[in-house]
Amino acid sequence: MKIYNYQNLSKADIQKLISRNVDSGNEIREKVQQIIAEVKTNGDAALKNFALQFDKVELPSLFIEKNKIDQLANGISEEVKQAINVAYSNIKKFHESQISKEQKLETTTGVTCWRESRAIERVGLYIPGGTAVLPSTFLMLGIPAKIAGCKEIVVCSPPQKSGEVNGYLAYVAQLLEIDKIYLVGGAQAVAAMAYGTESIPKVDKIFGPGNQYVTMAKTLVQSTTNTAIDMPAGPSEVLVIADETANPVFVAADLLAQCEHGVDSQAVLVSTSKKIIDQTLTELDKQLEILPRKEIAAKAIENSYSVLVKDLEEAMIFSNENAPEHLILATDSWKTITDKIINAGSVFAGNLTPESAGDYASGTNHTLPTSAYARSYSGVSLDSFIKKITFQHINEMGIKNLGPTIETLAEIEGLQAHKNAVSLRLAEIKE
Ligand code: HSO
Ligand code: ZN
Repeated sequence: MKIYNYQNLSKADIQKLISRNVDSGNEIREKVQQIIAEVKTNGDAALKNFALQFDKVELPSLFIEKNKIDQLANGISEEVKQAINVAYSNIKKFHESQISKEQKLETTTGVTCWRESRAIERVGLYIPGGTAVLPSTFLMLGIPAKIAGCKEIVVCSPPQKSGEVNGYLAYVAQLLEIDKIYLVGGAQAVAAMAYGTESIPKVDKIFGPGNQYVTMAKTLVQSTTNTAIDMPAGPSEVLVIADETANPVFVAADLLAQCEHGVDSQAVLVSTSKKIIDQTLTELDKQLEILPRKEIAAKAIENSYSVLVKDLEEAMIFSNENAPEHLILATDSWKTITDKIINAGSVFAGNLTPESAGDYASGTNHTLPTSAYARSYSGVSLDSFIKKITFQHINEMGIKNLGPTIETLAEIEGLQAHKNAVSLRLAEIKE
């Protein structure tokens, strides 16, 4: 892993270091466009063909239902069920705490404005099933969708060779009281949820991470249909800020936890101590050797680097520029820097707080903005499944008070009908 000294980096060097995933992706775009067109024209038949082609499985039906889900869920161990239950309960608690009701406000006497939340009616959840099946992602998307009260929750996940989903996903479906899982993966799943097929309902918003094909499909359907997406998602990433109080063994483990996600993942170590960087890198090699996903992680390490900084303040400047999806503060003095965080998806504060906690079970959501989108996007939360509608009510006093202001503004914009909508009411009140 390369080590840079912040002092020696020019502005251009920093820009180069922090830029990631700027792949023009034209090849992927073309393939995905073809898949979308195919799903649009041939619906279910196209989905079954893609299952044969990509998942190597012949599907008699594109979905499994409650009896099958129950049977698959029964096959998993009590220990795993308990762990999923704890995660479920914490994620539910944290997302329920996001329910908020806003106060009505009288902006001018007689003019009352307020906002009310309504759930997005139909949402589509994409649960990846590639090199790793992620029941945790099902929890992260399904729980807020349920709390929000979305009427229809469409779940797509690629079929396994058996033509089913794994028991862990089935168990999560049970907890969420979701009775149907569509056996569709990749870009074709996104296309199906955006356009609808004979079996799969069209949804209003699509959620979930995925490979470059899934991400490209989300980006494309968002501009060609009225289906929204949660966020543009890229490969997972972490930035660790470590000072001399950090534990190199923990830091190395955190970096590797990120790197094992995929060959295109990235881990960045920013430290005030050269000694900590050296010890971490030695530790990294040691821990990597015995990882089952060692090859994937080793590739991701090639995209990763360390930066030596003079103090935590400088570390924060670099981190804010980088805008990482996950930011780990491996320092006992984390409280002194949280105020300085401007761009980050989710923050893990203190030496005993691994990112894995947020990935699985502490309660926060793990669907987060990558590729520096943390500059402008938040991670998935209850809000992602909700729209906020504004309301207003104006009484006689209100229209008398505010009417002349509206009339003047309509006048300067040359919009007579707008002015009339007020003037006619004022005239009626006077009579
Ligand atoms: N770190 C991933 C989430 C995840 N990790 C799922 C393990 N399972 C993106 O935040
Ligand atoms: Zn993870």
